[in-house]
Amino acid sequence: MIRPSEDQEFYELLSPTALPKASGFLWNEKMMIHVNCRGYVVAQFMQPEPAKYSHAPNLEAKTFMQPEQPYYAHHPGRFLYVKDEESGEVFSAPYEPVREQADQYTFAIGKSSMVWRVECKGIHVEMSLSLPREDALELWRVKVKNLSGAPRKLSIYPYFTVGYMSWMNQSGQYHEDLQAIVCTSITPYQKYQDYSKIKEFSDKTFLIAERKPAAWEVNQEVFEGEGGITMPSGIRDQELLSKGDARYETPAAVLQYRIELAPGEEEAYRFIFGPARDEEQVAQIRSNYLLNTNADGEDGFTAAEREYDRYIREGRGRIEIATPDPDLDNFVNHWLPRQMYYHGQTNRLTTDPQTRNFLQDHMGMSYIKPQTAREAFLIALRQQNANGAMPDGIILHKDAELKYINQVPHTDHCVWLPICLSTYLDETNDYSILEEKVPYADSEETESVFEHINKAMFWLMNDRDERGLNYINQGDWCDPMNMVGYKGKGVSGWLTIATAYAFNVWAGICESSGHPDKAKEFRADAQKTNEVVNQYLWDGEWYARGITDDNVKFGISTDREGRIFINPQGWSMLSGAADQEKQSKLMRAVTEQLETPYGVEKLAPSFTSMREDVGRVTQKHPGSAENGAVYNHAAAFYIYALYTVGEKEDAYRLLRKMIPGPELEDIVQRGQLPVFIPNYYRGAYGQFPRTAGRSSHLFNTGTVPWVYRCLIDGLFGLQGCKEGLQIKPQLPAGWKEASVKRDFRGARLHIVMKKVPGLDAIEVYADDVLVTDGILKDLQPDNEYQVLVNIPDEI
Ligand code: CEZ
Repeated sequence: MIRPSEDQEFYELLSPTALPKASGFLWNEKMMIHVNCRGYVVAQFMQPEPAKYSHAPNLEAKTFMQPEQPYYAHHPGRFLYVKDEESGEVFSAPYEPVREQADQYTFAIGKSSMVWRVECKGIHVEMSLSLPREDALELWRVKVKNLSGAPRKLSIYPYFTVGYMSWMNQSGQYHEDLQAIVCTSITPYQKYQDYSKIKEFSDKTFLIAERKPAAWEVNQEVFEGEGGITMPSGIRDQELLSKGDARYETPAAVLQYRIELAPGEEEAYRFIFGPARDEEQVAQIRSNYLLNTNADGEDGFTAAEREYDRYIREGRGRIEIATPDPDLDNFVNHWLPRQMYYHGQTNRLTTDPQTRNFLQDHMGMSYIKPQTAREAFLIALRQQNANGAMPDGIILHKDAELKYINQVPHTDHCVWLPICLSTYLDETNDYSILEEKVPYADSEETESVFEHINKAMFWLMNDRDERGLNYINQGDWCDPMNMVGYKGKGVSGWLTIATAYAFNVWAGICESSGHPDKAKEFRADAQKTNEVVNQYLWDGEWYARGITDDNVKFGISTDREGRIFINPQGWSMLSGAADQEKQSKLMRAVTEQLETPYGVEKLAPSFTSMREDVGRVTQKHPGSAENGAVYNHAAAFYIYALYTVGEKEDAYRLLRKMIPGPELEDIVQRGQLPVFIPNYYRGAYGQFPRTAGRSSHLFNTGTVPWVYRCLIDGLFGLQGCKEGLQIKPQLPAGWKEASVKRDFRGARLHIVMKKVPGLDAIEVYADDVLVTDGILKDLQPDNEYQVLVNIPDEI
């Protein structure tokens, strides 16, 4: 039912009903499109804020991308109705809106295209979607082939939803001269001050057809008539669509082609769908993509598809693996870097990414486009205050402002600076970034990146109570934990632990960059912090999550709900707060109370009612999002921590649980294909087993760079360091062998890892020469190396 294509370029699903929400996504420099197997689509483009050109059928709230989006009959989508003119039978591709069971069905998610192949009633339909690199628009190809032994007379109707564009002004009509439907709207607004922005918007939605249609309909209600969306009257009752328009009526973009196909005959069509400012721009797009050809005789459409594919391929990862687990290989080699690249390239389609997201997304970009990551770190530091505090969001556009969650003060942003930078340094060895001079948001003075980060660390050191615990204010990593400390007293256990870790990481960077005194200072403070953590937060078997404004410890054994939270456990292994004994205890607690078949939950038991001294996290549905889902970002921290302390078996078991499959039952329960890691799988396994495991389908998540680090620093142990590449694999017990191609600072390493019985310690050979400390040094760019790693079979 699911499989990677032979060349591994696509992941295929062979049923539209088995995983009805299975989805994939494409993006370019201006837009993102999320498509599901049944033809439903959510697309957004930037102007500069995210906007839509294919809307819901009713007034939609503007919000950030949401998990578990519901789909419904009139959900925006791209469909093709097919009518047999002789029998009157109708079906639709890919599946919605008619929902006729096809004889054959394939949804193929590619890296730079999506393809649906549907065979129904002797007709084969192929629909494919790609994007250009720069423009916000969709490039569609549709092919219709007669597979039956007899000639067929058909009408086909590409149907692109436009939806409820605006309560101020919406309309639409077919333009003969453009061979396009153009729908017009005015983005609703009320303040005259907004007019100057609104007037620049691409408020039109167009559907350009390469081939002249026989008829069209632009009026949604007229098209559907009494037949409704599943059997529109325009199709059922009319030979030809009415060529109607929409006048302050909900528009739709429907075209009709009438074709006669001999047995085996095929017709091909191309369409372009997207937003535009005016008709002139639509004309321009038409001539660029469909009318003009380049020197090779290739038109803009085909050239754009090719260029887009090249752009996506630029997002290659740094490892290519071959392990005993082909599904892991497929995911790591093909899909994981793509998801990281998406984050680094688009900043999740926000103009004000949350600071911690921005930094972590560029931690991931350090593996893909380190130059982009470097610039991102500098952009962030330019928005730091001179007192060291980092803002809640990073402004990326001159017209952007801090929105949504960025208006709520969080206290953790500084922590991410050294952590994310350390990956960049490991990968590139570009310590020159520390010497870059950058200003502050509130001061003309410029200082080095090194000083900026020192200040961030001192800010964390000072934002503490008399016990030495870090204030939480209205949130830390956990956005909705907004009422622990809003009165100014509550503290975050996790943040205090994370601060100790950040100090240690920063101390390491200080050592490597010739600042031993600073290193000492931060190491000492990390140790002091860890002591404070153990004094106030250790609960006997695990660490507490925090202490409220009213001095109530929570995330402890006496709590009925939210007894244990994952974050303090993992991070205490990273920070060094947990000694061996504490580590064994907390790992046991995590396994017993948080581990499920789908990964580790963020907290358990999930809250079932509001806890007013913790906040709105407790009001989310139990097992969803931060209220006890398998929140993959948090799970990835924990797995990374396990690798850091050498707990490779637990680490691998949990890492594998992040990827759907390979068992069919698991894939069906998650409802998602292994082409991205979602921000969560439903948790509350003990409370609501029916829904546990279900994917959020939200591919925006800080998880992915951490998973990549788990692979590079942990599982395969191929982490960069000041001197070169440190080789220290932690293969799980079940693996006898693995090989990795590692691109590192311009060199390419072909690494074979083998378990060898009777060895005492890992042995590393580079081009047959033993490397005693396991660190490959003096690797030259553009050179290839053969590396053999012998691993004692017992470990
Ligand atoms: O947003 C993420 C944030 O982008 O939640 C993480 C946080 O660390 C990330 O920075 C954990 O809280 O406000 C809410 O309730 C939302 O649920 C957000 O917390 C959440 C969204 O799911 C992201 O799309």
